[in-house]
Amino acid sequence: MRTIMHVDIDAFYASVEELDDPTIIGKPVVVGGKSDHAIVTTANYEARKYGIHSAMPMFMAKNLCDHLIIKPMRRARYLEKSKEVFDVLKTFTDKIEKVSIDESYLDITGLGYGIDAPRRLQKKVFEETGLTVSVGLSYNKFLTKLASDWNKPNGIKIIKPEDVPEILLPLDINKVHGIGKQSEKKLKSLGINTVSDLYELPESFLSELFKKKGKEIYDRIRGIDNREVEVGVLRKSLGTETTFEITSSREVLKNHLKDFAEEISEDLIYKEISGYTLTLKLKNENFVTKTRSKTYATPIYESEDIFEKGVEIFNEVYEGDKIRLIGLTVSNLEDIKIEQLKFLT
Ligand code: TTP
Ligand code: MG
Repeated sequence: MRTIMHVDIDAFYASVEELDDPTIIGKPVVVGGKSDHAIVTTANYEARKYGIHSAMPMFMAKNLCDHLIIKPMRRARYLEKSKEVFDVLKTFTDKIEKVSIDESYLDITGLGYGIDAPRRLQKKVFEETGLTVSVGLSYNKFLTKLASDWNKPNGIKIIKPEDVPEILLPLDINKVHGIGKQSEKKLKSLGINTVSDLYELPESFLSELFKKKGKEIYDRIRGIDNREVEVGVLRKSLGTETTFEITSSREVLKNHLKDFAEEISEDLIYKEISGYTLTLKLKNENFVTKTRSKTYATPIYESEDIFEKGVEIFNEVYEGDKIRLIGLTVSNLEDIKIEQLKFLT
């Protein structure tokens, strides 16, 4: 039996803003751009009372709360605070899997912390960084993640094996890690809304519906999840591409690159990784695909930088033909280093 904790920082970017500007504490705060097409990256718990949440368009958030405080993103600062939190977590165990800028799994099996570990961890993180975290403790990753989300903010939840059926059965199926938006829709159209409904289905049915993921889902709702806490696993590449109306307009194509660069940069920073190699992909009207990569001496992750380098490659390879697909990918990934942060705003 393992002991795993899942730690997630509360309203992370907004909490950092509160920490650095105490005059906004207790007021509704969101982080994001000021323009109307900007989106909310996160809202503090005060703002959430107005129904404001991540990924909501900023104009909508402003409509919901007229005295909303909008703070611009300060990515370097969030990465810095994230590393501070991570440093505290490391004093508990070496076996840490960092999932994103504000989320980690800790395997503390056999280290003798006992049931008090979440409270001790919360206290130490707060003392060292001024931030609050929510902590879930259980015997597998699925249950610990569910637990950390249970009593947010500053929450603690422990799920023991004997609690499992009682806790899981009433949950909406969208709480089951592995059931995405599409699957949720499919299941709900079949009248399967809760884990309890899901429980009635035989494994063969789930496997047919979800292929390989079916068995995982079948196991998870029964409290089985053997995934290890994986230290330092990195994905190989991160990128995006899109198909569109055929065009040979350089402006249109560069605009796609600008959007991609922003999207990729957000994602890289969220995962705290950067990459040495940038690859551009173009597919023309005759379905001929051209890709060109460049590798740089220092890793990239900042939106402007990715955009400029992407355009440079584009200018070298694009021959004016009609294009139906364009893609941009960053690969050769590694963790963002603290020394690089000065380049970020
Ligand atoms: P979350 O942990 O999803 O959100 P949160 O920490 O703000 O709030 P909660 O208390 O519910 O945990 O994400 C962590 C940070 O990542 C968040 O503060 C902002 C950033 N983020 C984005 O930039 N874009 C996104 O779409 C999401 C979901 C988060
Ligand atoms: Mg969080």
